[in-house]
Amino acid sequence: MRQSQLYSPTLREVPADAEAKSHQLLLRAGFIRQNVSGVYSFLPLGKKVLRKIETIVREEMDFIGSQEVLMPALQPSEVWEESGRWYTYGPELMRLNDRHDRTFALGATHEELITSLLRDEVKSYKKLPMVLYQIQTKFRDEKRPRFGLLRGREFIMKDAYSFDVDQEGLDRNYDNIFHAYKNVFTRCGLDFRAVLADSGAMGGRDTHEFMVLSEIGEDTIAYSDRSEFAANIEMAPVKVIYAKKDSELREKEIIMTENKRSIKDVAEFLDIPEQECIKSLLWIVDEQPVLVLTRGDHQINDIKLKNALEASIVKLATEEQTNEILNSEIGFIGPVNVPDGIKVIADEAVRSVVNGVCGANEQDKHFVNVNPDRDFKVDFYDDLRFIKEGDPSPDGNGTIVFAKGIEVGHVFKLGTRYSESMNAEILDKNGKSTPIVMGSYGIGVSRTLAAVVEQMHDENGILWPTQLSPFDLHLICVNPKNDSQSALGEKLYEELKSNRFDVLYDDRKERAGVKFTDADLIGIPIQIIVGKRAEEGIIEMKNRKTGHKDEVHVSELLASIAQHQAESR
Ligand code: 9G3
Repeated sequence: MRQSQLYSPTLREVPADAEAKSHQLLLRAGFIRQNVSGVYSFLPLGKKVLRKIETIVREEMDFIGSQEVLMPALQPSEVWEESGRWYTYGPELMRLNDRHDRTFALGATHEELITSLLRDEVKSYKKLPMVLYQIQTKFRDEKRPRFGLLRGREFIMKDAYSFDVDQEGLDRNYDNIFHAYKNVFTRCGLDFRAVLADSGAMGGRDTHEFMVLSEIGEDTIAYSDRSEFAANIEMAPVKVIYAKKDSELREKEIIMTENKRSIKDVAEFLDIPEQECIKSLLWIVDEQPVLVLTRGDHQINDIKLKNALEASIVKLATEEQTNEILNSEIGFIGPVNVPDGIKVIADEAVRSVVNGVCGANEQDKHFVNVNPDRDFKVDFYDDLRFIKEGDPSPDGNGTIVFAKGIEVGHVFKLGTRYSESMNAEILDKNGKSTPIVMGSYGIGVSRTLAAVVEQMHDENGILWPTQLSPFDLHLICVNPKNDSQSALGEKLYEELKSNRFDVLYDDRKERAGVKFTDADLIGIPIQIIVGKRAEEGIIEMKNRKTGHKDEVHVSELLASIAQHQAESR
């Protein structure tokens, strides 16, 4: 492709509202252009990379026997009404009416659509297991689209759905797809972790997210510095054996703690470590008040709290609610003498508190020397706290480290959540009708493209790995007005194309500096520079990633390219 004809307007300056590096670089290098907030066009360079990522996804999904389909983005509201999600999703689900005033959703995902497609035709276990997938545009009206392709309102997703007769079949499909995802992200050259995640509104049990490590990531993952263990901070399990001090239990006393509301203030006032304090917070769980206790230095994890209580809505009680229910201010509430009817639950760490401190449920007063079970009852203990850096890894191997991650993949075991609500049943081998067991699996394809740029760039531009680069080679004629340079440039362009290389040939009548800046910005891994020594048949090969340059005689060119390509994978 001649660069003089390529539609890829590069920008010198960084667009003001582009904060993420990938957003800046993809705009400046002419890979994408924004139409409106959260909605982008892929220009030729961007489209070429997108296609390469899609090809890797297709190869891995096809390899495990999935079948590619293409479902509509225009989805009748009926199927969403059947699953109930028409009512549970808010403005994020884009809705529209057709000319007959029928209501539709623009597909945010396709669980409903594919279940409605299957339930009429697939009636026997003999047709299962089956995995269908598509690569298709999704619409989600994000409140705050940001970071370019990382959080758009229209984006490209590979979404797959597995169909089995039972849980065992689902487990098998889940594992197959899980490994296919590992292959996809490995082949994209990404540094990623498969992390245990919370299934949130999707229901079902196991779920994993595939996280690309990056400071710009919106998720925090906790992973072991010595094993494969990794989990989304939201649900990372805590497995700590708390040492219980064997000092004798002292007599409980009430003390004045004027205006000492926070754990920090109380600990400082009493000159004790925060971990000897018991933090008490009142939560409203499905309309019921629950007093939740943690050790003073720990934080309650509301996702774990919700799961432990099998609740649908958990909210921190407001100041007024706390005052009304416990007739005490938030800073002075505690588990001793709690009014009947209020459940008291505690994180495991509280069990090991000896002679601790807690609010006295009286203004400006705390109890000291309180001991769980002796001085207050706990309905049940559970793992309710956020994991912390430095905690032992739950698998007993290594220590927990935090990192920010970009979620590029998410796999769910749905079970019969959709097949039950939508009557997708099959006859099992005993002729008994049973709901199909499903899984759903997503890769954010356009988000993955941006994640690659987040992890692979330098101060001059993008560093595409060979397998994803928009072109194999960037051939640059430094001065097209110079006959020997333009003659050699044209010759090499033809020769390289006839050797099946995909070449971007910079034949523009631009200053050399502009050409080199643009080449580094676009980020094709190998630059072949036809310059001053063209008449001697000598060109320069530049490795974009290392900046390393070699002078090569054109007779050595093909061998040298092969060697460079191996290095840039
Ligand atoms: C919606 C809207 C936003 C959504 C969803 C539905 C996320 C929704 C979760 C999933 C689950 C899996 C198949 C591919 C893998 C992920 N945001 N999710 O269901 F209506 Cl507006 O999409 N779907």
